[in-house]
Amino acid sequence: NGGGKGGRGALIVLEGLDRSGKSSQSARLLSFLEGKGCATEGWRFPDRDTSVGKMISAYLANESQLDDRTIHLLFSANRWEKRSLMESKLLGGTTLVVDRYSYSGVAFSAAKGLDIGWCKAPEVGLLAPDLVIYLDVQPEKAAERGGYGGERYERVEFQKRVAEHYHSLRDSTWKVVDGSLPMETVEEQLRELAMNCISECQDKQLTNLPW
Ligand code: FDM
Ligand code: MG
Repeated sequence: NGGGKGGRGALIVLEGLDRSGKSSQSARLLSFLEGKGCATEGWRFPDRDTSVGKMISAYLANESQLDDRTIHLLFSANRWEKRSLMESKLLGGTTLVVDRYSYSGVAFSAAKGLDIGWCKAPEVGLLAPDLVIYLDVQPEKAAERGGYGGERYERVEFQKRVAEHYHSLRDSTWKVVDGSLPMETVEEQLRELAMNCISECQDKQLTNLPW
């Protein structure tokens, strides 16, 4: 948190392909920040606990069929339903470490062939992250990591297209970390990036995604 200085929390997003190590690394980062005495919460999208999230979860498990644009808008709605809570947490000084965000939304839907501008439109007005950490792992390497869980999208050919779209979304808030390095090395890099971000954004205003 602001270390008593009353600053806002940071919005830190982790992005990457399936099996890139996001979930383990966000958990590690979270406990590191907690240990430092930072007010921190770990969030993830999709948030499968809401009613929209349950529809998304059923779709990902292939238990329901939805048209590509419909599921895209549900993923976006799942972020919109958390926006005001997100804002109040950040303004209250809590740092959020978020596993996936709007970049997943655009990269995965665009990989199905949807127009990128169309994919970005419903994200406009959501909060802009202070830092996006992209865990860079070759799609083939990710696939070797103990295999996928059987959900929709967990196919190497599809993940290759997702990776290309992620690449085109990179902007100045992105830091690309080589996710194929040893877990401890990746962890160390994330700690440093996060600590810098938290101290730098205390007095910065929250903004919306520039799309
Ligand atoms: N995913 C995730 C999307 O297609 N759009 C989104 O907006 C988000 C947040 O959902 F394959 C995809 C990415 C992934 C799947 O994510 C489930 P997790 O991180 O495996 O739960
Ligand atoms: Mg997954």
